[in-house]
Amino acid sequence: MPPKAAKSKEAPAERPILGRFSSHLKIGIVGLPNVGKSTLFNTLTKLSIPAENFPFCTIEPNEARVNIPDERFDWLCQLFKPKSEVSAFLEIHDIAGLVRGAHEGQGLGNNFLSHIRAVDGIFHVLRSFEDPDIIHVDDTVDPVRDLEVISAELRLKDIEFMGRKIEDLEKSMKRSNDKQLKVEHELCLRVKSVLEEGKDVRLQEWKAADIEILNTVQLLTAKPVVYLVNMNEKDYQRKKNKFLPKIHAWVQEHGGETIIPFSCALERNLADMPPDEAAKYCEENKVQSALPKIIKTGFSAINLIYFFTAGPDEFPDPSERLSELFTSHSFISGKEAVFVSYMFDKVE
Ligand SMILES: Nc1nc2c(ncn2[C@@H]2O[C@H](COP(=O)(O)OP(=O)(O)O)[C@@H](O)[C@H]2O)c(=O)[nH]1
Ligand SMILES: [Mg+2]
Repeated sequence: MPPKAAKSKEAPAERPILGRFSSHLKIGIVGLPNVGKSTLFNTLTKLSIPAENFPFCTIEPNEARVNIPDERFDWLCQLFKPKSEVSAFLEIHDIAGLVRGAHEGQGLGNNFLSHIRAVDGIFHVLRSFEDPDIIHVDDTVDPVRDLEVISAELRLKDIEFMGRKIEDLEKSMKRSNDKQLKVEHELCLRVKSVLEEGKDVRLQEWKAADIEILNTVQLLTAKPVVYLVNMNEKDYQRKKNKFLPKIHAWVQEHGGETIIPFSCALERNLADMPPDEAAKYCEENKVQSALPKIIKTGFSAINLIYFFTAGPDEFPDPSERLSELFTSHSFISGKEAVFVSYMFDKVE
């Protein structure tokens, strides 16, 4: 038997990340209609990298790629004056509003749900601003009720999906003795009963082997969520909003993921001002845009990290260097390094 010490020197086993099923990672803006999703998306789009910078892929009008704000990157660029600066970015999709009954096809529901299935994380936008001119699908402003509606729709869709998967597995099990079918069937039954108890898949403990299977079915409630609470500018500035404590309590009871208060109205105004005027406005009114925090939090919520490389010798061929980085650092402290900020060296 090998000595125990030898075992502890082995690299820790890589644990698959729940909800990760693609390498093209993106986050979707989700919520009821008229909560501020597109307004948020549009202000983010103003910060986005022009589509022509991605000549080999199509970017749809509801998709934006925004740079990850980082002072260290700016500092490095200043220092190295590289010929080309390539920052890490987050891809954000604006998804049309979900309504109650979406899982049964209400209001183009299934269509929207398939858009949510295609993203790796969710920005869940909540309306905490009151404005009689902007109608609410349920007449009154009540973000906790809205949270319940959206999370129930996602769970109901997952239950339906699991139900179909279980039926398919049972059919296959009649034809084959493959042990793997049994394993999957047992897991699907467990997942379905968790969902039926009103619990989201991402908030449960799963074994690595379970996660491997779960990631093949792309469940909606397996995706990480960041809650974005849209309030009026005054509330945002004074850091008080009458709905916020209730939202906080709900989120704590349901996994305690990140909540970011923001104000669409403020962000839209700032985006329309020239940068120096926006800076002056923020200073005078003692406010700050929440967009950098939203972008950074979204990026880490989908388990992305980045690192910088620069310098003359380091970069004979950036693609070679990148692939080396991918293999050597593909898993760092539970985060997956999926892409890298790098800078080409200046050609003398
Ligand atoms: N008063 C106010 N209106 C807002 C705010 N955010 C969005 N709106 C308005 O609400 C309406 C719906 O916003 P939109 O972003 O299209 O919502 P979506 O359906 O969630 O995409 C638009 O008329 C916006 O101008 C806000 O913070 N305050
Ligand atoms: Mg919209």
